[in-house]
Amino acid sequence: AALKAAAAKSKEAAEAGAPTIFDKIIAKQIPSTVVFEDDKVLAFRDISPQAPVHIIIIPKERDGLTQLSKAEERHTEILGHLMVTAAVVAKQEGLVDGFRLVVNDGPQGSQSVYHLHLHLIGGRQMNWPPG
Ligand code: D5M
Repeated sequence: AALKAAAAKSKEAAEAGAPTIFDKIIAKQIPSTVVFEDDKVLAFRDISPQAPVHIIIIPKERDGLTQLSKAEERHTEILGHLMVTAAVVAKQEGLVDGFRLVVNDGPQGSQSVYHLHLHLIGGRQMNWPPG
């Protein structure tokens, strides 16, 4: 319940334009292990990995994309670029037998950071259905 309340609060703050923890990572104000970076996107290791490889891929400009359900026509290019980045990073990480890409959206999707991100997860057998 405490976690849910914290997530609801951070959702409201991000929607009002406040920086999230990911903005601090982009600004290098807090440390992260970056595995890929270009002018538009940043990929870094998840602090709480759910598999041998667990990487978070984010747009550097949030541009209203606190979560995927806010996506509009203007986001088409960055969303495509994030997906292509996932493929590039998966290759770089040696995930030749496959991987999983996850986007958690909103409370029921278990989203905790309201800056759109892809989870690239791999290095072990994934199960279906997910939890
Ligand atoms: O997942 C948000 C993810 O972000 C979650 O897997 C932990 C990760 N996270 C949170 N803070 C950090 C820092 N400081 N470094 C690296 N990774 C972090 P969600 O999809 O919102 O539930």
